Amino acid sequence: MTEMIRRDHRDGWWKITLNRPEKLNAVNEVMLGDLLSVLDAAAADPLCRALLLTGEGRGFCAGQELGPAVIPDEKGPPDLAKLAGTWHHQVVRRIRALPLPVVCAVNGVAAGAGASFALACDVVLAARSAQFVQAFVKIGLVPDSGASFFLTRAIGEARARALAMLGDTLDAGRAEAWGLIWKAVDDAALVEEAEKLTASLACGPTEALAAMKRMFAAADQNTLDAQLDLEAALQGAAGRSADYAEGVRAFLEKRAPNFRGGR
Ligand code: LHQ
Repeated sequence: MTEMIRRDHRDGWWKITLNRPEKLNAVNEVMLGDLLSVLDAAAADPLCRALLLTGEGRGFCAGQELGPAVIPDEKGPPDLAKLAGTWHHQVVRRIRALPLPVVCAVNGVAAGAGASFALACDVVLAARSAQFVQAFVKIGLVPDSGASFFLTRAIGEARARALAMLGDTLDAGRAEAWGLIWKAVDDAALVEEAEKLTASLACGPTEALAAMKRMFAAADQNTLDAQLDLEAALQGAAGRSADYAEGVRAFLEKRAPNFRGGR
């Protein structure tokens, strides 16, 4: 494991920091491999019940490193489909499939695949000074890492198409107003607010939160009938969990629940 991905263990949750500030945390294969390893380790550790993803320095993530792996040379053009499929898209798949909530604290610019990594997370906070840039068009590429999926669903096709085609910068305030992210917060408050939020999710009913991820993943493709069936099945499972028994008991006893997660 290199130092380009930092992992800090907290009480019931981990903080993952993209740590290549001199390049605004632009990612390369080594860094993405490390990130995938950390995500896998989190999935395998029952004591990890939530994740916080953020970036070191003044950027969150400037997308793919525009370096040797992607620069056409005398051997011809790079295989970007392979690169994206092997690394960037696995990160997005992994974040979405993790059976625990993932919070993103967008501390600065999120460009290209970097914006997609943020949008793949479950709850996205951004510093008011942060910006989202669909930078792909500026170098002759198309959105990837789920950008066309996330943008279309979150903010509608008109805005998604314009952002992708123009490459305009979207500030955090407007991203919040458009429903692309959960909240824009004052720069100085970002870390504390994101850590508090992640800690509170880590004390939540982890199995139910994981089931919600499955539910929302299916909501787009399902008919209402199919979604009702899925909700009933997942509610059935939630109703059999220890956290449900504890939640109801705590309500009746007029105290805060002590969810154990049960992963
Ligand atoms: C960087 C980068 C960077 C290297 C800043 N690479 N050095 C593509 C291909 C294949 C497979 C899968 O997926 C993808 C998806 C993608 O992500 S494509 C999009 C790639 N990213 C970009 O095109 C963004 C490029 N960066 C920028 O446009 C700007 O840096 C932004 C708008 C992010 C920030 O601008 P500024 O705040 O003005 O900062 P800066 O440009 O001065 O950057 C600071 C340093 O970071 C600078 O280095 P230097 O040594 O001059 O101080 C940049 O060269 C470096 N940097 N992004 N992606």
